[in-house]
Amino acid sequence: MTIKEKQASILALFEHLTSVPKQHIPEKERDNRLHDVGHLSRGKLFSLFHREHLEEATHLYEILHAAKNFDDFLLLCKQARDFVNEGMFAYAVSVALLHRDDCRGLIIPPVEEVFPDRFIPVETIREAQKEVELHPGKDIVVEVENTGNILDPEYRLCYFREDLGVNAHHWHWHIVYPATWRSEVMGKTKDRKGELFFYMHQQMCARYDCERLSNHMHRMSPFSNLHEELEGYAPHLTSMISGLHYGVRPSGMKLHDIDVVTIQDMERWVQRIMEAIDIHMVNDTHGNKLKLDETTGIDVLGALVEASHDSINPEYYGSLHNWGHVITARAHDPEGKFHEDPGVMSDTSTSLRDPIFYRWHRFIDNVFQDYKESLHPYTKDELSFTGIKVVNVSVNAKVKNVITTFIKKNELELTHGMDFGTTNSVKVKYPHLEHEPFSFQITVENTSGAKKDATVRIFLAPKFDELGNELPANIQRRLFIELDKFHRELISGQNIITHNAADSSVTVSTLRSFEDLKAGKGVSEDATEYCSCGWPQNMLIPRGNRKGMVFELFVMLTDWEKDNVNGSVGFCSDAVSYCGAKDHKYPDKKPMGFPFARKIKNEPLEDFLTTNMGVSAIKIQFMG
Ligand code: CUO
Repeated sequence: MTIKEKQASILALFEHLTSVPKQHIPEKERDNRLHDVGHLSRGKLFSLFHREHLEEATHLYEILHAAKNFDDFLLLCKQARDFVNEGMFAYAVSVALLHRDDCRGLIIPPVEEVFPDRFIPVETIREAQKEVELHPGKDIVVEVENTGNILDPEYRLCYFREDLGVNAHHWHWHIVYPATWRSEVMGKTKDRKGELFFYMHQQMCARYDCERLSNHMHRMSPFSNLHEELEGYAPHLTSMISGLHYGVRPSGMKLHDIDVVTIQDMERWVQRIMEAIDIHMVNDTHGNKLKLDETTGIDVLGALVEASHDSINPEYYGSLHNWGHVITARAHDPEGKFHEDPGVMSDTSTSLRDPIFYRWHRFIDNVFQDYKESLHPYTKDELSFTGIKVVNVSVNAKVKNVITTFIKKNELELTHGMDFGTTNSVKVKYPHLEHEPFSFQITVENTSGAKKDATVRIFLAPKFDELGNELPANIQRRLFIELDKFHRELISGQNIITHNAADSSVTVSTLRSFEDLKAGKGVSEDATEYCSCGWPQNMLIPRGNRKGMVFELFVMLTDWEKDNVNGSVGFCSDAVSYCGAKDHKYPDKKPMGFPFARKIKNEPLEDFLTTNMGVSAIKIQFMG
């Protein structure tokens, strides 16, 4: 089979997944390997935070991953498509596809086209259906605005929470890093997975707070206890598979025990985790105490807090983060009395829509930060790069050091995910944030007398808080978002480094639509640029404000000879900062978030800087 034929067969598996009728293949005709899947009913919302769902999904992706060859894989997928829960099917096939050697170069169809009902409000979908009925034989385009009402202050952040690319990124991230990944079965190790869980989610929270400040809102208040009253949220999403809406959470509700986990369990886990952080020791399942060391401590903690299969002791430390998603998603019907669907927090492709997501993850991040703050602050020695001086840092855009942002419209095709009974196109036109093209320019002096290889690290953070006061360095450090990281050779003497923001190591470079994939675009065995995981380019920088919001652009050069991980450049290494390099080691030996992932004692930030760092104030101006 050619790669294009393979891609076409994959597309067929995902097409119209919301309307596949249950086939009831008699069990005796099913492949025996699939005898233990099909437990989660069709139409139920699949949650990859829910232990039982995840166990079944893992069983399925491991079977699919182990299929003898591509034909065998396809046969199993086709059978599973007819009786396995739809959401679980898409997840398991995606995980297997991404990791099978004979699927190299194949692209997972975009989740926003496979399940448009997870991205587009139900009223817009209904409007599209009516338009199709009214205008048979015509292409349809309906417009959608962000969900909610200006009476709710959180409405201002809809463009971020509902961004298609941001949500798709999160879905892909959890496919690249399944919580239940067993390297011993899958034959591939996920390097520093626990640490990346910490870092990627820390960055999403930092980005969210940058947006809040851009919108003249206070930074979020994290969860402080599990008994507080919660803010309300209404997703306006309806599953096209079951016809049930995603749960609405009226304001003032509280978290409750559910059948599989209690609030008390969660509190006990928090206590045990905090105790481990206090003494820098974790208890393993054999009663041994293992030291949390500076290099791997955060990785151990990440796995334990998520919790993933790599948790050192899941019985004792529980699964704080995952159950938090589930319990929050079920706040409106904790006992399942009303057979309501859970809320958006239960799924990785929808959870970012709910403001509570960020408060939950900031709470989780505070746990990690307690550990990070207990480590010694970086010494000048650890920060320096002898002979290298950053002389100037700037941004090249239409106006130097000013980047403009604006709202742009784009279109999403609905007919691959849903069957409208028409061969015409049915599209939704949606707004999203965009920024003008820009590049970084850094002037560096290399006085070492020799050629040097440097890792260039670029971060951005707001300079002022919500009241207009300068942010203290140790607070600002948690708001620094990574914009780029790349290798550069420095000649002796002066170097002017320019790097296009479109080539950022944070963002995914090309997004392929269903139509592109049908036409075979981007499908190639030696495609190296695309793995679907990566922050969307349109959201690389925060929105800023109309006046022009002041941000600090921070650049640091470190010794690439020390940072470099041998043989780390590989397939799917487009957006390595948040997604890593598939099947390879994370291509940077420094702790993720370096140099901001430790306490900063110096005040102001300028006192923290060694000569290999530079900071410039830039403005981001939102043009509306
Ligand atoms: Cu990605 Cu909580 O892990 O959302």
